[in-house]
Amino acid sequence: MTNDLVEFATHSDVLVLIGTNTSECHPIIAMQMLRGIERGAKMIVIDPKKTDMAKKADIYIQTPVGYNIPFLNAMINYIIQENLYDKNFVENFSHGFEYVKEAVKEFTPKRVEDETGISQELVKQAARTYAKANAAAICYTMGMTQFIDGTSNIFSLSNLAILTGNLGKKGAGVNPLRGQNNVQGSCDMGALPNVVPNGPVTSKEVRDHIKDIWGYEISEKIGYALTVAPDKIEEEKLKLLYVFGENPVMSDPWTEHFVHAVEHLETFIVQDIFLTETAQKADVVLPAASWGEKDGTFLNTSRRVQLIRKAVDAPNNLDPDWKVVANIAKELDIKGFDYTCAEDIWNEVRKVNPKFFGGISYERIDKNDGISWPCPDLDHPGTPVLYEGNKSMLPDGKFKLVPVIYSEDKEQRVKLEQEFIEKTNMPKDYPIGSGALSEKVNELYPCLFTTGRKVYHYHTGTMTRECKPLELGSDIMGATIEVSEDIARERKLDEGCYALVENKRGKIAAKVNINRDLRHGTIFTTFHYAEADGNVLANAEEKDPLSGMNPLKMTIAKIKKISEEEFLSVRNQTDIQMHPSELYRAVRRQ
Ligand SMILES: Nc1nc2c(c(=O)[nH]1)N[C@H]1C(S)=C(S)[C@@H](COP(=O)(O)OP(=O)(O)OC[C@H]3O[C@@H](n4cnc5c(=O)[nH]c(N)nc54)[C@H](O)[C@@H]3O)O[C@H]1N2
Ligand SMILES: Nc1nc2c(c(=O)[nH]1)N[C@H]1C(S)=C(S)[C@@H](COP(=O)(O)OP(=O)(O)OC[C@H]3O[C@@H](n4cnc5c(=O)[nH]c(N)nc54)[C@H](O)[C@@H]3O)O[C@H]1N2
Ligand SMILES: [Mo]
Repeated sequence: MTNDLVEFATHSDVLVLIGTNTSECHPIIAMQMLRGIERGAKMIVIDPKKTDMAKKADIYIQTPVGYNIPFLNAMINYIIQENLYDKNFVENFSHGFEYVKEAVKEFTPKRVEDETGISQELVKQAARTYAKANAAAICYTMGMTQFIDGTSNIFSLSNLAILTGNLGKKGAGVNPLRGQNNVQGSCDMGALPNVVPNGPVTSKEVRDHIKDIWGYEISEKIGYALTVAPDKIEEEKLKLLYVFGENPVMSDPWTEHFVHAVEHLETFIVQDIFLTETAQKADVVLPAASWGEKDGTFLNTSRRVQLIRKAVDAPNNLDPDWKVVANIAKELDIKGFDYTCAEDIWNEVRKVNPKFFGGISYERIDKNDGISWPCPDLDHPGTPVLYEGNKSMLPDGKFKLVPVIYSEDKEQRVKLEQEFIEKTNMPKDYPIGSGALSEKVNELYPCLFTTGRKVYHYHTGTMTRECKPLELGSDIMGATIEVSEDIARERKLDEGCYALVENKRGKIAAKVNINRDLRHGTIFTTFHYAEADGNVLANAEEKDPLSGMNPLKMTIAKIKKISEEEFLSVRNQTDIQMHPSELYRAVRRQ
C-alpha cells in the first residue's frame, strides 16, 4: 500500500473500494474505513456483488464481472473533459498525460450506460466525488487483479491517482489490501520469480551486491511463475516442485490439470503445518511450526515490519520453516545457512536491502510497534506514506501515466497496442496496457462464473475447517453455489435445491443459495471446500501478459437443477474430498 491503513479512519475524505469485499475479507480494515465514514468521509463501491460495504456506500456501481477498463477509462475521460484533474501535479510531477488522454477518448459515461445499463449520471457522480476530494484513497484487491488484464486495471487506478494528485499525502494513495499476514513480506524477501530482496535479478548491480553478501553468483534468468508450473512440468522442464505454505491442489485453477501435472514430477516436496490435499500427493512431507510457535517478522499490508514471538512450543519440537530450509541446505553442503535464530536472518536482510530495511532493527520494531519501509538508517522514522514531496521511486522522480486501450477481441491486444504506440509516437520503452475479456458467455455456457471468499473460511479451509465453531456453527450452510435472481428464475432453481455447474474443465455440485446481491447472469462460489471447489472450473489456460495471473474471477459455465441422487453421485466422483481429520493432523504428531 502507498499509505497506512489507519489513515482511512483519520484522513481520507473519499474511499474508493473497487474489487474488494472488504468487510468479509479485511474486517479490521473495513472497521477503519467505517470510522472514516463516521468522521464524514464518502465511500464509493464498484463491484458486481452488492457487498456489505456497498450497502453502506454513498455511491454504489454494479459493474459486470470483467468490465473494468471501459469503466475506469470512462471515469478518467470525464475527469479530463470536465477539467477536474490536478494540472499542477500532472504538469510538474508526471509524464504521459497526452497518451492517456488519447487512450480514453472513446470511453464515455454514456458508453458505459449503453454497454451495461449503469446510469451515466452515477459514473459522472463517482468521477466528480473522487476528483474533488482533498485526499481520496483507492483500495482494491482480487476483483481487480485476477483477470488477463489485471495489471492494466492497476495502471488505470494509478492513472486516476496521478491525475488527481492523490499521492504523497495522508489519506490518499493506491492501496492493494494484501491478503495474507506476510504476503507483503514474502514479496519483499524475493519470493517471486523475478526478484531478490534488493531488486530484479536482471540487474547487474543487484546481482553484484548479492554476491558480496552471499558469496555466490545468482542467475540472471527470471524463473517460472506458479501459473506456468503445470505446463512446464508436462513439458519436462520442471522436475522438482517444493510447495511451501500453499495448498495448490485446491487453490490453483483447473484442478484436473494441476493434479495431472504433479503426478509427472520426479520429486514433489510439501512443507506445511497440516497434511493438506496437496501434501497427500507429495513424495516428501516436511512438517513445520506454525505462527504461534516461532519467532520472526511479518510485514503487514501497510509495509510495516512487525515482530512475532513464540507463544507456545510446537508439538514434538518441530522446527520453524527457516530451520527446515537451513537443514536441507546444510545436507546439500550449501554455505551461508548458519543462522542461530530468526533475528540473524533479519539482520542479513537489512544488509541485502539497506535502503528499505537498514534502520529496522529488532530493538526498534519492538519499541515502535513496527516500522514501515523504506527506513534506511537507525535515525529514520520509517515511511507510512510513500512519495512525499510528490516524488516517485523512478530514476527521474516523476510518475508515469500509462495509456490503457481496450480490445473487443483478446487476440488483437498486441496489435492494437502496437498501432497505438505508432499513432502517438510513444517512446518504445514507455509502458502501455490493454484490456480484454478472457471468455465471453455463449449459448452453451450462458452464465458468468466467478469465485472468491466468504467471511467464515480462509482459502482452502486447511486452517479454518478444523475449527468446529466455524465449520459447524456460523458456516453451517457449507459449500453452496450462489446464483443471481434471474438465473434462479430462468433455471427454476429454488433456495436449497441441488445444482450442477459445469464447463469444459469440470463440474461441481452443491446446494443453491439465491444471492440477490449478485449482478444478473452471475454464479459465484468459493475455493474453501474440497467437495465443491470453484477451481475445478476456473481458467488456467489464459494469463495476464505482465504478471502471469490467471483470470480466477471469470470464466463461463452452465447450471442445472439436479436430484439428491445425482448430487450424491457427482460428490462420489470427486477425487479430492474434505480431508479426514485424524490423518490430516498426523503431520504434527510425528
Ligand atoms: N474470510 C477471509 N478473508 C480473507 C481471505 C479468505 O480466504 N477468507 N483471503 C485473504 C486473501 S489472500 C486475499 S487475496 C483477500 C481477497 O480479498 P477480496 O479480493 O476482497 O476477496 P474476493 O472474494 O476474492 O473478491 C473480491 C471482490 O471482487 C469482486 N469482483 C469480481 N469481479 C470484479 C470485477 O470485474 N470488477 C470489480 N470491481 N469487482 C469484481 C467480487 O464481487 C468481490 O466482492 O482476502 C483475504 N482475506
Ligand atoms: N478460484 C480462485 N482461486 C484462487 C483465488 C480466488 O480468488 N479464486 N485466490 C488466490 C489467492 S489471492 C490466494 S492468496 C491463494 C491462496 O491459496 P493457498 O495459499 O494455497 O491457500 P491456503 O489455504 O491459505 O494455504 C496455505 C497453506 O499454508 C499452510 N501454513 C500455514 N502456516 C504455515 C507455516 O507457518 N508454515 C508452513 N510451512 N505452512 C503453513 C496452511 O496449513 C495451508 O495449507 O488462492 C488463490 N486461488
Ligand atoms: Mo491472496
